[in-house]
Amino acid sequence: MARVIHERAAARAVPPARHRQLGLSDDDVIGMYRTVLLARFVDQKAWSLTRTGKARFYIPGEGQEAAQVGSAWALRAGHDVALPYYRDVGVVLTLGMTPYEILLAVLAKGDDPNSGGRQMPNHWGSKRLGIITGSSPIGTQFPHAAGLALASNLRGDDKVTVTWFGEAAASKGDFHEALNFAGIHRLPAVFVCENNGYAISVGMRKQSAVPDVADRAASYGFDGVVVDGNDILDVYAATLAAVARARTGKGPTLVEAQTYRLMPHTTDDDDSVYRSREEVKAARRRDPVPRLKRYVLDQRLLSGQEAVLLEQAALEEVAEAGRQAELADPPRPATASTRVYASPLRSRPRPASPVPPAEGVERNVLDTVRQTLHDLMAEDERVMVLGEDVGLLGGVFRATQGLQGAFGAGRALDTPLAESSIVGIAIGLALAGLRPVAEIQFADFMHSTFDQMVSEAAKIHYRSNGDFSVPLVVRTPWGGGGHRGPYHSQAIESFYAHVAGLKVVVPSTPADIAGMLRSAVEDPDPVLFLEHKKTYRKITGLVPHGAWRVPIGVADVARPGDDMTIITYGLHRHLSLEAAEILATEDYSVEVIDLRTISPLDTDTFVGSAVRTGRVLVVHEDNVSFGVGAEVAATVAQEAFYDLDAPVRRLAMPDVPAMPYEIGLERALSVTTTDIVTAARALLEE
Ligand SMILES: Cc1ncc(C[n+]2csc(CCOP(=O)(O)OP(=O)(O)O)c2C)c(N)n1
Repeated sequence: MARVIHERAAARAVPPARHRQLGLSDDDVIGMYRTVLLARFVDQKAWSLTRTGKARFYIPGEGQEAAQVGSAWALRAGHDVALPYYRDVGVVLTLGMTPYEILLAVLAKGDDPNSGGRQMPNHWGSKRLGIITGSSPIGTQFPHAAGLALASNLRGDDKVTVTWFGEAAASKGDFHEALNFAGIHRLPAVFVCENNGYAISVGMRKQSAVPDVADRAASYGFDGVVVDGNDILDVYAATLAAVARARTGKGPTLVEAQTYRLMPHTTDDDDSVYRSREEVKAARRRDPVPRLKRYVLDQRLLSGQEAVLLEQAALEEVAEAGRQAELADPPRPATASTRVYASPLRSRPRPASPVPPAEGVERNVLDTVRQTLHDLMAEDERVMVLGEDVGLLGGVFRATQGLQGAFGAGRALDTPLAESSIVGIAIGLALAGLRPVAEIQFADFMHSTFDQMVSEAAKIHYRSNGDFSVPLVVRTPWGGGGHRGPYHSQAIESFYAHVAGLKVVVPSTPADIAGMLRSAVEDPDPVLFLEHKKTYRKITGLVPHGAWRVPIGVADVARPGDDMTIITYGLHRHLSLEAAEILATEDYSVEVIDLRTISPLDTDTFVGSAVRTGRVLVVHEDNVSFGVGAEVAATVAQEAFYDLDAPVRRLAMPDVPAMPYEIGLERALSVTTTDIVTAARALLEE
């Protein structure tokens, strides 16, 4: 009998208050519960909007609310830096995004603060809230997080950068590259994995040979912890500890919250194909929302009646947000092609090409790169260089020699051999307000960075509706003729010139290198800065003293002429000038235009020249097809057709996969001065 009485008393007793041990007040837990409810109701609202045809797509987070709200609760909202992934409605609510703002995104309205209707729903981003704009390609955010956290280390601020992701994202190369870097530099970063058991249909066993994502942290030299992702206080405790470690200089942590996705992958998915209804039903019994409610009631933080009122209020808040969001206007179609660049060159009156002063220092191209970087770093402490071997060695071409000695290892940073992350980290640094100049050792290795360049750097300004911009410079030596074979000779400008949002420049004289490198570093947009290897030591010239600038997007009339126009760039500026000199001995007056900027093209200058001379030869080193020559020829045909005396001709490398190594083979494909003379003469006589 005594035993029975004792048990009844225990049943009535309040269980230990775990939240107080974690430093959370009762109101905090009620706030967590309210946020979890909002997340659930926003999800359900969004789902129903797709089912009634008002919204087109949604990615539900149902089942993951505890993992999301519990982890985000550990941040200093508005101070720390957050990179949520698409499923993270609970994260963004915790950080201050309202249900109304989320539903504006679901309905692709013009006032959607994430993207103004430019991205699919669930692609979060708000500078105001410290939420970095995210994209669809899985895993591209990891190097950004590393860059943002590195910026905190360099500045000595106490921000922590937190990245959320699903377990499948840990299979991506960017995950490895970024966490490796974060471990090396003990960055103030936390990586929160919401392991919901599935990618789309592929389960963990087909995703990873080790059972837990957290196991991977050991290979990056930091801790990985596994927590019950359906227990909000467990998740909070683990993330809080990780954030504290990061904030106090103890480096990164990987927190794996093991949870379950209760809904299909997206509104387009049919999950019955890859998992049984019984499995989902069983998982519903572990649903984190009723579990938190039980805790709130058991702790008597709310009475049953108060809990009902809280739920009703949350439901009504979401319903009202939905009504208001439905009333909001869609984006104006006329704005679809705006905010491509933070500094849109095309819409401005084009500045004149500056005339270099007669005074200056004689330098070759390579020394000019190095000196200009030195000057820019000395003038502005936000400027830094990073890349493989750029520090101690000063780069394989020595373009960054001496910078580490002058400015320290932090601002002339040797990176691991991991190109995608070099660009991705630089994007993160740029998003943090620094002015990174990344070096990719050879242009041929830019291909590994394509996703970061094209999906991220180029699109961040556009996709965030102008909220974020990426003041990034990526320098890389390009071009052939040095007998370096297929993987140290490539011309890559056309790949990137095709991508709006990037600026692509190819200066080839010391004065242009100095002036355009300065303009590129000062530019708010990502600039691909291509330096032709053969110009490095071969081309010398006067570099003006002081802060000399050559604007991006302005071509150079390298030699005026009347009979025909050669439009070219890079090493072929110099070969074309030689050709023009030879043709002058035959009384031909040849104008040579060095584009200097491939994108955006200075069409005014070369179309004006074509109208005047009536004959145009485009000369470049890249393959002939689908390249700059095609773009220039099409523009001239469109704008100057009736002024032409002959068809526009292209002289370029035949379409081979890459330049071969052996000298005879290489020569057979290279465009030489003699080739230019022959092609120009033929055109002049046509
Ligand atoms: C690079 C890339 N590959 C494929 C996809 C298509 N895709 C979108 S989500 C997804 C599954 C991702 O799973 P996980 O990272 O575990 O997150 P979860 O969706 O399960 O929350 C796939 C394959 C994509 N968006 N990006």
